[in-house]
Amino acid sequence: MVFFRSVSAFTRLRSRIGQQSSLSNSVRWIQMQSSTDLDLKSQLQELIPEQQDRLKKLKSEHGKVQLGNITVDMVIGGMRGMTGLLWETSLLDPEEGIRFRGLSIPECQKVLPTAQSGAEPLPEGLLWLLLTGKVPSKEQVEALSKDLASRAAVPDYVYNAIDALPSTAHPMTQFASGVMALQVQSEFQKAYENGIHKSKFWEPTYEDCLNLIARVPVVAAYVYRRMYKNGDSIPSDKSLDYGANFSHMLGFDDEKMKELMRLYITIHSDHEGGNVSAHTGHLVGSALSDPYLSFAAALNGLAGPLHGLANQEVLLWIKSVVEECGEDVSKEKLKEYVQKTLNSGKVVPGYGHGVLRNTDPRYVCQREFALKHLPDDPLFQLVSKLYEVVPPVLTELGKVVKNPWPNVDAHSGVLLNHYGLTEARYYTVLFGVSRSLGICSQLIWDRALGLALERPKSVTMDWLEAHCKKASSA
Ligand code: NMX
Ligand code: MLT
Repeated sequence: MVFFRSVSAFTRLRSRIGQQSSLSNSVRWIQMQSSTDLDLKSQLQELIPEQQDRLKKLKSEHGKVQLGNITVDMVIGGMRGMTGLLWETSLLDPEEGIRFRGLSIPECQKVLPTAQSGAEPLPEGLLWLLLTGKVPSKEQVEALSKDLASRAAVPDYVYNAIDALPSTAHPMTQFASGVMALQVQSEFQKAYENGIHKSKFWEPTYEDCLNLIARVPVVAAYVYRRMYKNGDSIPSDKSLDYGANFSHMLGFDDEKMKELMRLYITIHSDHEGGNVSAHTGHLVGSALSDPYLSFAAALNGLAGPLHGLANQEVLLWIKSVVEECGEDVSKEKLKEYVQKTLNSGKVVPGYGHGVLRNTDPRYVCQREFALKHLPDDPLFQLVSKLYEVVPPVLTELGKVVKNPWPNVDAHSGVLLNHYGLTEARYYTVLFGVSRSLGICSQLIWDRALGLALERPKSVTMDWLEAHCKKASSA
């Protein structure tokens, strides 16, 4: 019964996405790039004064408009539902999921340039969209791809910093340490020390961000090869696009894996500003810490099991199901396993979400990828079975009432595993590489718009009790 609800929710979600695409396409196409300028930085140079004026007007004309009431529940409950951040690159709707600069995932798949032989969006195109709000042409994407390739050199001391750690250290620890070592080359830090005027902050931030986005796949691939392939690194291939080159440096040259990597990087890039990694990047950046410092901090948040590490947890959990119950497990047995997980005080990884109230469209598009390319994969079939079994069990539990549906992490592992990237502990690094696109795009706009130091008010339990007492007697 509940499964049918889940299927109909799934169908509703699909048809809603379909309807919205056709309804709003005409509007969105107007948004599309008309300039032939191939240089992303000069595009931003044009856009920034407009957006600065827009924000100034918003502040002076509507600065005192209220956005809602803050309740005690929100203060205690991780600020859920409290609007408190400006984040330009994407917006999350609880029912419909993410839109990157107004475009849903299916719309991005439709309008963003693809590789010559591919069907999935090129991450460079998504980056252009996140930064400018405009859909780039193929030529603009190619120019950005070349620009990133030309920025990708990583100094030896970065590898040495990683090598100082035991090779058994968690891949996220090695990756974040590598990103911290990249900070030595920060243009922003240098410019700040040289007394740069605040109106120019965005320019060295732009250089740092593009350099960082270009270099993180190299560092990430180094960590992978160090840990799992005897340190046998594969040099980058500058003729390949961003996603394909990352896959190549990891050691996967199958065209389908390259397509998966393009899709993976595109959909994990941004999820508005309140998630732990994005919020951390923005918070640290608000102190004018440079993009490397900000992004390394964000990665440390991503490494938590309730956030990005859930992708590791999902595959390990699925493998534990197979070990205990076999690949062709019945739904009854699967239900028992889910209940056993919950009874032992653990969460079912890959299910639930802080904001979403429906199946994550990032799950949906990965499912579509699997149906197209690997329909017979036994772990994909297990993931499909879990989609039938888990939501009703979580709902029956009574407390996961807001969202028992799968999130992005419920699906990504089985796709990677299919193409041979089987090392689950590494998965969050892939999420981190992708998230650099979203966090860095917003960091550039943070500096361009002169967004403020983040400093919300905190209170004590004494303060809350006194406040509530006063409120109830008033
Ligand atoms: N399995 C078991 N219990 C759950 C789950 C789950 N998948 N999801 C929520 N709950 C529990 C939650 O722990 C809370 O329990 P308690 O009152 O004892 O603290 C209760 O249900 C209510 O939680 P919600 O308010 O619905 O969800 P919340 O916003 O607190 O949590 C997550 C959101 C994502 C942290 C939670 O759903 C979860 O732990 N999911 C599993 C981990 C996961 O997949 N994380 C990845 C999220 C996506 N990402 O990439 O970041
Ligand atoms: C994300 O992609 O950041 C996660 O889905 C978590 C979130 O949005 O809260």
